[in-house]
Amino acid sequence: MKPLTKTSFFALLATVSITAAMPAFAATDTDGDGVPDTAEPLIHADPMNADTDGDGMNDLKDDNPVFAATDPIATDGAATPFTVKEALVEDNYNYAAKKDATDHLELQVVNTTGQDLKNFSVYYTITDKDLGTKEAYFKALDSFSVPANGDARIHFDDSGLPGHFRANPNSIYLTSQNAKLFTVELKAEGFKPLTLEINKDAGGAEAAD
Ligand SMILES: [Ca+2]
Ligand SMILES: [Ca+2]
Ligand SMILES: [Ca+2]
Ligand SMILES: [Ca+2]
Repeated sequence: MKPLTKTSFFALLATVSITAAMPAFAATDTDGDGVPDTAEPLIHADPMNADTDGDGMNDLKDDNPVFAATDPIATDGAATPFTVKEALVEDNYNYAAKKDATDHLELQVVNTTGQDLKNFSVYYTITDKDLGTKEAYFKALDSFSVPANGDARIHFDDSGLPGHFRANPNSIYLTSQNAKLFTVELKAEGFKPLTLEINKDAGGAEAAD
């Protein structure tokens, strides 16, 4: 093999350094918000959601991408037409598969009227009880409905099933073991919202609880 001349060695070195630098320029940005997938966890944002907190500002431009500072839910309207029978943030159970489910926010909504309910939206906050760190999310639950005099469950997880909505995988809910306080404001369009609080004990993974 012909030994490298000094020029070709530097040419080779330049090629190697450009190749090494390439991933930074070509970083994957799945949700197209300008924040590379690898950087999303560093700001506690969701790599699959361009506007993690739902405040209308995308994750790159948002000063706090996991805090929707303004609660857009209107408090006026007719009497609340539903109750929340069960509100869970841990010890979830998958009734269909008859097994424990990963911890997630889950609400069982009972329709107390004779008409189907739809056009739901939710604003919820998560506060770390030890550090005081707080996140706030707004989400329109367009595909969710509750049949007349019946009930339905809202899940915030990643299963993609009906009634299941995406939750931020890099939220303090999942990344911190500290105890948390959840506040949830749930509204069906045209009606007064229902507000509730849910406490989560310290502990993370299901097995460690
Ligand atoms: Ca992104
Ligand atoms: Ca994002
Ligand atoms: Ca945002
Ligand atoms: Ca924000």
